[in-house]
Amino acid sequence: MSLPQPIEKPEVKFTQIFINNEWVNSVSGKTFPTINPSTGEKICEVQEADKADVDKAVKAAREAFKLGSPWRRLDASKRGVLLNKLADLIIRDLVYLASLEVVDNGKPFKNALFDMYFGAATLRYYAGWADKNVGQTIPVDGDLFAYTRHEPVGVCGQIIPWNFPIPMVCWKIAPALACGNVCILKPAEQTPLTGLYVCSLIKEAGFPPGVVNMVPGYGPTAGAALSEHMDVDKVAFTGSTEVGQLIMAAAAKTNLKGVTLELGGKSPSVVFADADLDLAVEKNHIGLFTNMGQVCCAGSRTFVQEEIYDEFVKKATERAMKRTVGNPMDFNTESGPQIDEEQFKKILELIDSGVKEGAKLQCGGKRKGDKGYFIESTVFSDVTDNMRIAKEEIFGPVQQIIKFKDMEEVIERANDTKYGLAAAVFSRDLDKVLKFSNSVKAGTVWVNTYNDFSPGAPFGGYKMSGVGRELGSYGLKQYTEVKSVLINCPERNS
Ligand code: TXE
Repeated sequence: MSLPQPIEKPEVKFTQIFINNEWVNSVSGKTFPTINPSTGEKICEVQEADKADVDKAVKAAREAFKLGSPWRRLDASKRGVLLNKLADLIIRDLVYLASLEVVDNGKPFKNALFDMYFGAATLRYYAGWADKNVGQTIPVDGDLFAYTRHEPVGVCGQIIPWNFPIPMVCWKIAPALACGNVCILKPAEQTPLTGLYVCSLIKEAGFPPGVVNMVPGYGPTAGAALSEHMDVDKVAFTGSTEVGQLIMAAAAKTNLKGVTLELGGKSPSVVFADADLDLAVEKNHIGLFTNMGQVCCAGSRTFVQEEIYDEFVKKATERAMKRTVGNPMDFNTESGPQIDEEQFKKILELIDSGVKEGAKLQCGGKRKGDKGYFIESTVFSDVTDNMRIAKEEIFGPVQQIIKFKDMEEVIERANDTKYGLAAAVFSRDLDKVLKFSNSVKAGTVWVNTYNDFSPGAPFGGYKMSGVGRELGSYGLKQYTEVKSVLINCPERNS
């Protein structure tokens, strides 16, 4: 089979706000630029949604959710059919979508293709759930017939980041739509283009008007308008912990809308001396450098047992130096640029702090080239727990390798963080694996692997890494209201 070739200059087809299955300009007339991170140049202007546009989207969504509406009257199984159809359309337009993502986000084409497949797989997974989110009949005391209905929550505001634009769209809308909700999605201002194109596919698939709406724009304006809105029933957010706190506060101060949050991390990956060393080196490399380190669950604290520490550092450095960083349209490229100038500067500043605080720079550390936001694959050894690079989320291609002695110590140090999104353990000893995975405070634990995902496996954080879980059957709970119905019946028998 020949590999799909990217489209070098994909045409941008949709740049407007999507409300009621129609494309509209912003009420204010304002637009904002979206930038190609490989060059730092503008791709195009996009209509900039603000509060007035969010109000319009909420009205449309509310109308679509009215009792008796086509969406509310649709059979649950048919919601599944629509989700499957949308997945089919994403796969039909796979190469175009992946190419557009390369331009807007900078991720390598190969990874962009993966994003589309993973997004489609998530839609298909929840398509299957659409008619299986069942309630209960309950044998309560007395002459009563009692049952529960699993009802949709209503109008869901969904705010997503720029690191995985299409998987994030799908993680948000698939469970919401499977349960019968309606959505208003705000894509990240850095990467609005593929999400907007997917809106055209939502219309083509046959979702009724107003069921999915998209409001491209900035966080403090369009995003805040969603999280503060009195007529939005729920808000789901993926992004930084700081903004997650703002969103929860906004929900609390307005209408106590339900909140799910998937936030930052500083995930520990622990390599015991008995581990398969080459496997551990490779998986930890992938666990950190995938998507240019811009992954919420990146293994950004690599704890290595002292007996194998030097050998691990040597091999991890060799691997990082081999990593291809460059043109993301090239099929062999492993890393493209960072998303924008702000992230690029933040990462370089943190690298600088690592050097100043005494970590040993094994490789990388600098900008790569003189155009776009490329950074060399960077490895630090001799990192200690109190350094900023061991505490703060870097969100870049910077690996911290930290030495440890034994199990008890590493459990304590791994858990000594405000985050709790993911963790990994590398060992051939089942007792060690179980002890560590049961003791670490993290929503996902990988064993002898890293960054493996499945739409069926729930994902989310302990502590300040989040609230609630996405994916799997657990993900349905975030989009379901449970209603108890108790009916007086003349003579109830067993
Ligand atoms: O995130 P923001 P940024 C982390 C990572 C990164 C840092 C900053 O450490 O370096 O966050 O990235 C919207 N009300 N993660 O600035 O600001 C915003 O428009 C409502 C981890 O990009 O949190 C975008 O759509 N919404 C992460 C989304 O929030 C607001 C992924 C994320 O942006 C808002 C990205 C507001 N007041 C960054 N302010 C992960 N968990 O995967 C912003 N937004």
